[in-house]
Amino acid sequence: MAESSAINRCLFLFMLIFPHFSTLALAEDGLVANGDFEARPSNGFPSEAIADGPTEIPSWRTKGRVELVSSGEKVSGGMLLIVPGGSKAVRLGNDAEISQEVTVEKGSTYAVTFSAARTCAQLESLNVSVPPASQSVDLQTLYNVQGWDPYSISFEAEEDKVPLIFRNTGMEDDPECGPIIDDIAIKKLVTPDQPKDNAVVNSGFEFGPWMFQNVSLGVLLPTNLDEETSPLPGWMVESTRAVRYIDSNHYAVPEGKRAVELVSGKEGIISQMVETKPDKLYSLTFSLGHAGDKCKEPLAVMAFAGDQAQNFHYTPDSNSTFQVASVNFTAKAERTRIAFYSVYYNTRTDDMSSLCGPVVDDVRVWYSWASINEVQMLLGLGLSFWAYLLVLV
Ligand SMILES: [Ca+2]
Repeated sequence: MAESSAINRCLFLFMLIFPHFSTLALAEDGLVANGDFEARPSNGFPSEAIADGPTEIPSWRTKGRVELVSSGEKVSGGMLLIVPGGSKAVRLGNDAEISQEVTVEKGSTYAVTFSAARTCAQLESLNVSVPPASQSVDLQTLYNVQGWDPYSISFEAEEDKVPLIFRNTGMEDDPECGPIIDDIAIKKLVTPDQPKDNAVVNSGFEFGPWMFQNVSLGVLLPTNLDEETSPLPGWMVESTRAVRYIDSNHYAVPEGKRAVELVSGKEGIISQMVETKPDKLYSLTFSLGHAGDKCKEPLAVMAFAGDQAQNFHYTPDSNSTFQVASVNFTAKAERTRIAFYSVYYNTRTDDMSSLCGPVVDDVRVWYSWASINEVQMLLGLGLSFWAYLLVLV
């Protein structure tokens, strides 16, 4: 610790003395350069341009039909374009892409957060890649009534400078269709230390992707089957749909500042393989809550631990937004899968269409009380033995 702060101080002094070197600095957590597309192109925004011509987008390279769009703008069909943040965003036409190079730390894992909206009712998807990593994000499901959502994907940096590429792989008949993207941020992920009394990594979901303070929609985490490279360290998002990463600024979170809301029914599963000792009895405990987002009850989760599966209904309580649930299981192997999904497909009571669901937080796997009782019993036996000796003496 002391060593690393000394190094930091040296780096800081170094940057003070040689300010031009700071341009080589690693990408900081937060918005990438012109990640919100609000920077003015040298030839002006297209809405104010006199002459037609390719739009230059500061800090980005473009390929194909990439347009800067403004909030309030309409397409030919009269449909209002959705701009997720601020007043500008980009729309990617068929096969179009935008990219920029980001400076990262080779070998580290990063999460990329971005907001996306679809423009047409047809199937739209977006490919986000940092070669060789590449992930397609399906924009077909509308998770909320505002028509856009923040998403996060992750990658492991194989070089110190990597291209971050957003590409519309779709082939729509209407050239005015195509996903709109905005608010692109990056965050270096840290794998949390493993506590001694809990086998679950990132048990409270406090380590995760970048979240914008002013965005109240949480961040959707699409399918990610690779536990080594997950925007939510330690966890995988299984099956076809996303789960929502939520923050305590905008939602009721049982513990700390972050939690997960299971918004996709049985199609959005979070899981983790935890280290266990075969034949030992364990307890899986977790907080089951209501996000405070007007989600229509009943809320329930199915919790899996090894070969056990149990469903828990959230019981509204005026004193608390969550309750603690537990499942006992006997480990069969060195690693045991724990997983959660929402039993119901819930929507909000106010708009009847935004997806929502039960909140899961503070997940713990520990030796069950039964084994702890054994320990206590042994301790008790030991104590009475010494007491007996004392009496004898
Ligand atoms: Ca938490």
